Formats: sequence, C-alpha cells, structure tokens
Amino acid sequence: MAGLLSSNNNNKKMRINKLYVVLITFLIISFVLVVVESKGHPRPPPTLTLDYYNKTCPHFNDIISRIVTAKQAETPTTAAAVVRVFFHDCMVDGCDGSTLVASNHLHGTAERDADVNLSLPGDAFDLVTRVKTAMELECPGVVSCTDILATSTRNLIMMTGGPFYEVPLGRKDGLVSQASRVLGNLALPNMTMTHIIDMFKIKGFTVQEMVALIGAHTIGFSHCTEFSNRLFHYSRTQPVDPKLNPKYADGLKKLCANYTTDPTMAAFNDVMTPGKFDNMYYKNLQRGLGLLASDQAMADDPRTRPTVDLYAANETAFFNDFAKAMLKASIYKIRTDKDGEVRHRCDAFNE
Ligand code: HEM
Ligand SMILES: *[C@@H]1O[C@H](CO)[C@@H](O)[C@H](O)[C@H]1NC(C)=O
Ligand SMILES: *[C@@H]1O[C@H](CO)[C@@H](O)[C@H](O)[C@H]1NC(C)=O
Ligand SMILES: *[C@@H]1O[C@H](CO)[C@@H](O)[C@H](O)[C@H]1NC(C)=O
Ligand SMILES: *[C@@H]1O[C@H](CO)[C@@H](O)[C@H](O)[C@H]1NC(C)=O
Ligand SMILES: CC(=O)N[C@H]1CO[C@H](CO)[C@@H](O)[C@@H]1O
Repeated sequence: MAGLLSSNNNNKKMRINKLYVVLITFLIISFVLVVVESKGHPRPPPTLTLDYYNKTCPHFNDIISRIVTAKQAETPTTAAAVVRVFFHDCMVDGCDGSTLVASNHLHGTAERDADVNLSLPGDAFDLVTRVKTAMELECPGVVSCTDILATSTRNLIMMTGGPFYEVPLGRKDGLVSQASRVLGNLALPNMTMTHIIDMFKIKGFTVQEMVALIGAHTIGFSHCTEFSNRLFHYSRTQPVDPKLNPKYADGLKKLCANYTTDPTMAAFNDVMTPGKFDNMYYKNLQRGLGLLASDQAMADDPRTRPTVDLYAANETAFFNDFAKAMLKASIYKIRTDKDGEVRHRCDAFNE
C-alpha cells in the first residue's frame, strides 16, 4: 500500500487511496469487534430490550423490586424456589412461563406437575402471582409472566449475595404446557456426567457454562429421596457412597432416617452457607460435601473438575460466568407476538 502511494504523485488518487485504507481498517475493526462480542457475550435477540416496559409500564422495576423484597423477607426459601422454577421453565421448550400454568381437565397435566418436578416450590408460584396481580392493577395486559419470572430471579440472586446482570425484556408467554415435555429436558441427579453434559450441550451451553449454572445449588435444599441412595444400601460392598465425606454422611443419615414415612425431609444443598449465594458450593465439592450425586460428580470428572477448582478459588470468576450463563438461559427459545401472548393470569392460558 505504501509503495502504491509513493509511486503515485496524483493528490486526488492519494486521497481516494487513503479513504480506502480508512474504510477497510474500519471494516476490519468492526468485524473483529462483532466476532469478539458474539463470542464472549450472548446478545439478546432483537425483540428483547432493556427498556421494553419504559412507556407501557414505567413502574415495572419498582413493582417487582417491592414485592420480591417483601416476599423474600417473609419467606427466605423463596429465592431458591424461584431460581429453580425459572431454570426449569427455560429448559423445557424455552423461557415462556409454561411452568407456571396449572394442570386442568382441558389441557391435561401441565409442566409443573411432571413427576420430575418433585413438587416445584409453591413460594415461587405465590411470588409470581403477587407480582402479576400488582402489574395488572398498574398496567393491565402488558407484562408477561415469563418477564416477571426472569426479573424476579435476577433480583433474588442479587438479594442473596449473587451477581447483578441486566435482564432484557419483551418475552411472551407460551401457549403450551405439558408434563410430557419435561422428561428428557431436565437432568436427574443419578444421570452420568456424559448424559448431563449432552443435555446442556443440546441447548447450546458449554461445559463451563453448565458448571457455572449448577452453582445455583449454593442456595436451597433437596428432599431426601433425591440423594438417599447415597446413604442407605449404596452398593453390595459399600453401605454409603464413598465419595461422601463420612461425617457429612452420618449427619444426612440421621436427618433422612424417616424419609420413607416423612417425604418432606430435606437437606440444604450448600451445607456451609445455605442461604448465601457464594462460591462455597464449589469448595464443598472439593471436600466431599456435595449433596446430590450429580453435584459431587462434577468434582471428579476431568471435564468439569478444572472449572470447579477455578470457581472454588475465585468467586469473581464464578459470578461473571454465572451472570452470563443466566442471561443466556433467560433468552433461550423465547416466544414473540406470533407464538405467544401476555397471560391475564400466570397459571392459566387466555381463552
Ligand atoms: C445437573 C443438573 C441439575 C440437577 C440434576 C438438579 C437437580 C436438582 C434436585 C434433585 C433438586 C432438589 C429438588 C427437591 O428435592 O425439591 C434441585 C434443587 C435446586 N436446583 Fe437443581 N439441578 C440441576 C441444575 C440446576 C440449575 C442449572 C439450576 C439453576 C440455574 C438449579 C437450581 C436449583 C435450586 C435453586 C434448587 C433449590 C430449590 C429449593 O430450595 O426450593 N439446578 N436441583
Ligand atoms: C428507560 O430504560 C432505560 C434502560 O434502557 C433506563 O436506564 C431508564 O431509566 C428508563 N427510564 C424510565 C423512565 O424508566
Ligand atoms: C434415576 O432416577 C429416576 C427417578 O428418580 C428413575 O426413574 C431412573 O430409573 C433412575 N435412572 C438410573 C439410571 O438409575
Ligand atoms: C424419626 O421417627 C422417630 C419415631 O417416630 C422419631 O423418634 C425421630 O425423632 C424421627 N427422626 C427425625 C430425624 O425426624
Ligand atoms: C479472578 O477472576 C477474575 C475474573 O475472571 C480475574 O479478573 C481475576 O484476576 C481472578 N483473580 C485471581 C486471584 O486469579
Ligand atoms: C412427583 C411429584 O412430587 N410431583 C409433584 C409436582 O408438583 C405438583 C405441584 O407443584 C405436585 O402436586 C406433585 O405431587
């Protein structure tokens, strides 16, 4: 290029050449920026925007914030309940509020009553109902249930000590909710790591994103049936899963002694800091304090262990990755005007 310019003394031509250089440089830089951007950060699809309700429901954020704060203060188990319901909703046919729909004789058994749900917690449904009622008073027919769920989830993660991330808005509520769609879309604690990795991969999540997302088990609890096989009659030769820390196993055995007669018995997912959203969950895994078999497996499998070790050592790295992966989950297969609606009630389709 320099040679071309110096061998040509025509001023006009030089200016044009310079213009080309500037243009091409600009194009290359924008291309690189776009590639870098799309690699590191999942971008919201064009239909979602941060200011979606700015004009139609200007108090959207204040209303959610007020009701979520009150509910969490009243019932501290709400945060984990909502996070879990949000994740289930997004993984079964995309984030469309379908998990909020109740079963009825017209549409049959809905997602939230699938066997795999093991009673998705009522506090999550209660919170969404409270927020929706307030929204309908303020701006009727405008705010979708799935936007309420996605935003409440983000607020609750922050309130329990976790990271903040922007939640783009404008999702529509889906028109289908069937229990039969749940199986095969959600991992179970007794699945192999290969199977679990595949389930996340099909939905576009890397192994590292998967390990970050499951870090949500830093809050909440699991019922004894979900891990009792690790405690009682584990195998022919070993009564208890050898991957469990022995003292922890003793405590869990006492807690779950009556689990067959009392199915409500449950243990904290993070035994050290159960209500705090932090990186303790990963430190626990390193010490055999993982509650579910699938939790503990992440500390042993060579594909997941490096990420477990990274997050155990660096909470900032966990928070950054978790926030990005949650944003990605929150825009998975969202509905638009064509295939969705704004429900009047979150537990029922509009007629
Ligand atoms: C390998 C993948 C996963 C498996 C096998 C799994 C399994 C489970 C099980 C069995 C429970 C206990 C439910 C109960 O007994 O009521 C549970 C609870 C929970 N899960 Fe997961 N989960 C996985 C991934 C995730 C992800 C990615 C998130 C969120 C981003 C999540 C969030 C939660 C939360 C917050 C709870 C506590 C719920 C509460 O306290 O009400 N899980 N999970
Ligand atoms: C409108 O949305 C933007 C985010 O894009 C926000 O910063 C701003 O505060 C909003 N304005 C009102 C009035 O809510
Ligand atoms: C895993 O658990 C579910 C129910 O809890 C059961 O139906 C299934 O057979 C189990 N799978 C394996 C591979 O053990
Ligand atoms: C289990 O049941 C027995 C007999 O009803 C009772 O004495 C014991 O306290 C129960 N244990 C737990 C952990 O609930
Ligand atoms: C922790 O992770 C963050 C984010 O990736 C990084 O900026 C920081 O340097 C890491 N800290 C240490 C001590 O490695
Ligand atoms: C198997 C099981 O526990 N299913 C439950 C799913 O959730 C509904 C309501 O949230 C319960 O009624 C079901 O028993």
